[in-house]
Amino acid sequence: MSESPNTRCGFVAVVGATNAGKSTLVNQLVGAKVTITSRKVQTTRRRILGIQVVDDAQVIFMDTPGLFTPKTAFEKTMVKAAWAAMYDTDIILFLWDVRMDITKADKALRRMEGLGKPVYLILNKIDLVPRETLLALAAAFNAKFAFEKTYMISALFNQGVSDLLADLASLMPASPWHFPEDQLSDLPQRLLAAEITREHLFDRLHQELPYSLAVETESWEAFDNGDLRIAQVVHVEKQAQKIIVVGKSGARLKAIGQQARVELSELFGCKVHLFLHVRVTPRWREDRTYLADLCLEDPKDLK
Ligand SMILES: Nc1nc2c(ncn2[C@@H]2O[C@H](COP(=O)(O)OP(=O)(O)OP(=O)(O)O)[C@@H](O)[C@H]2O)c(=O)[nH]1
Ligand SMILES: [Mg+2]
Repeated sequence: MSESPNTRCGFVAVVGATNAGKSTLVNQLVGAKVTITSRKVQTTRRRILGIQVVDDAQVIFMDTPGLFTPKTAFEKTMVKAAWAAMYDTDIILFLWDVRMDITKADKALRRMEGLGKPVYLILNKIDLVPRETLLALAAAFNAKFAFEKTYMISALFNQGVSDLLADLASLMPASPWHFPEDQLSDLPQRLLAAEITREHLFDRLHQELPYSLAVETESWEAFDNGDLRIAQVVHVEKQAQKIIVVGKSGARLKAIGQQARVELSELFGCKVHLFLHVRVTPRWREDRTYLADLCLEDPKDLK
């Protein structure tokens, strides 16, 4: 941590509808994979910090779950985490997929008005629509809400991201840094490893199944030769789901495990031995104690 009085540091919450590209943007801003992404909705389940240093400024990005109307206890903790990040931040980036109907933003914009924080409109996925559409969209949004500034970017293709980062870094208030210079995220390695496996499960499974599963790292062992042995449980809610995840003669789980293992080996820079098993944990999404065990609910909120 820096003690220098010349340093600056602050928080930037990245919020918006689910699938807008928030996690893709946070990874680009940090320059490393700190949070998982997918083409499916509701991928991010908790607040994850991604940290970047620009000269004397440490910028702490908060990736958040998407804003949607929650039903289950689990969905409520997700949306609550997104709003909590907005209360805790210096700047809010409101990310918008330019293909979406603008009226869908109304509820969130109304609620953000009461926060009294600077909100930046980030129109994302500009690679997918013509420029005229973007200008009209920017005008319509700015007629609805007093955005501090509007940016047009493509998080996936890294367009406009470096300008955004430079602008945000210049706005950070004078403060000691909150994290060591080389720290990229607040996610402990065992949680990151579980997220990587979940990303591959999301990629391979369809319809409702991804939402019925959670991944937990049960054991983590580093050997003298540098290899890592990681054992993880994939929780599902029903026996029928377990059968699908495992696949014929275990083929699907094996393929997913192989992909995750390759990525984990690259990430941790060593040989990884990954062991996955699937367990039926009925109603884990409704059990708040269980959500706390999975680090998806803050234990102090349980009282
Ligand atoms: N074409 C295009 N696709 C993008 C862009 N940014 C993100 N995506 C894609 O949009 C999908 C969702 O991206 P995520 O980063 O997971 O979105 P998110 O907002 O974090 O979603 P949740 O965590 O589910 O709320 C992925 O398939 C991304 O590859 C972009 O600029 N252009
Ligand atoms: Mg996300």
